[in-house]
Amino acid sequence: MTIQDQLESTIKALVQDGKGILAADESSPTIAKRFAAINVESTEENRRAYRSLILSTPDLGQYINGVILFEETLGQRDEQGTPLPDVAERQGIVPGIKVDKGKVALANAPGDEITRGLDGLEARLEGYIEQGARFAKWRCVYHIGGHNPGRLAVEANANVLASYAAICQAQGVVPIVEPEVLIDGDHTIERCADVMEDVLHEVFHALHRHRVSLEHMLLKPSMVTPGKDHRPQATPEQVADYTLRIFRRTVPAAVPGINFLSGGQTPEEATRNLNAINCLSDRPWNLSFSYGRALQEPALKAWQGNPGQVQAAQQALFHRARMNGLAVQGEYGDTAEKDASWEL
Ligand code: 5MM
Repeated sequence: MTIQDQLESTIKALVQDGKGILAADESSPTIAKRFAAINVESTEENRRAYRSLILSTPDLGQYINGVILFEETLGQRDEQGTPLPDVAERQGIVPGIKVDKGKVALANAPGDEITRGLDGLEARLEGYIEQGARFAKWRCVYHIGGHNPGRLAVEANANVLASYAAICQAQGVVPIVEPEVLIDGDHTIERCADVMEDVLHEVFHALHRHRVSLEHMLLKPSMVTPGKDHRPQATPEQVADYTLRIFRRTVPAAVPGINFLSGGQTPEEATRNLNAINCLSDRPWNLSFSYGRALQEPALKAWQGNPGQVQAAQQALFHRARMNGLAVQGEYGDTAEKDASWEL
């Protein structure tokens, strides 16, 4: 297969109506935090057992078409000795890999951060491809508050996102470009909309400069919402209106899919907002999800590190995947949320 064929077949697999991407790429400090909340120690074995549970959830492939993994997970195996990326593939779920190396303070830009990891990325990608990864993800974050994010942060992060995306495509790996405007703070939804518009304009300018093929990438942004401490919070219809207004202004129709992150929204809130977005007209892209917390939180709570609770955890994950699959089609509601007839 040529590089072009590889990119096309991966995009086709990742953009399917009624399906979305599971973000299970928590780095070591983040998964330790998630486990601490359920009193589970973050050992390599516990991480393996948990991620094996997730990927072997029966029929998960009905609603999930891709999974973003952390480097460690790519090399782990399930109880039968099958590599975890193969466990995903068997369910029709494309394995992907987080390739950024986390964020650090951006020099001379107080309060802003930049994501690192470009050095040696070409060589790392070769290894990840051998282990089964077909797409990649890189996250940049933008803080809202005072003068943040400043111009330097908006430009510098756009450049790293575009460099990363170009490097991935050169190796046949579909890049997911993730600019996350953080929900922390008490800012208004209008302020979030202004920042998101600046950020997306800059990201797409940079992608153009770096000659990234828009047809062979996915965007993973936050939704346009007020800060989590702002009162009142927005209705799903307001979130949908603001989000689509900004995205229509900034995201070319050539991008095949936008997979939102949940960014600290509760699981049901993230589903309701996605549903409202998909109830609006004039959507030139497939609008789906790439949730981490909003898909996994109920599963983690059900599991508690207890092998006897594996099925309950899988049930909880399957339920959220199914609800979000409905939201992608604008068909989610209270009746579906309470319907237990599909139990595993
Ligand atoms: C799953 O969390 C991902 C990794 O985060 P760290 O590198 O900080 O450990 C994160 O990039 C995630 O993919 C996105 O933030 C979306 O997840 P949420 O939970 O916001 O939907």
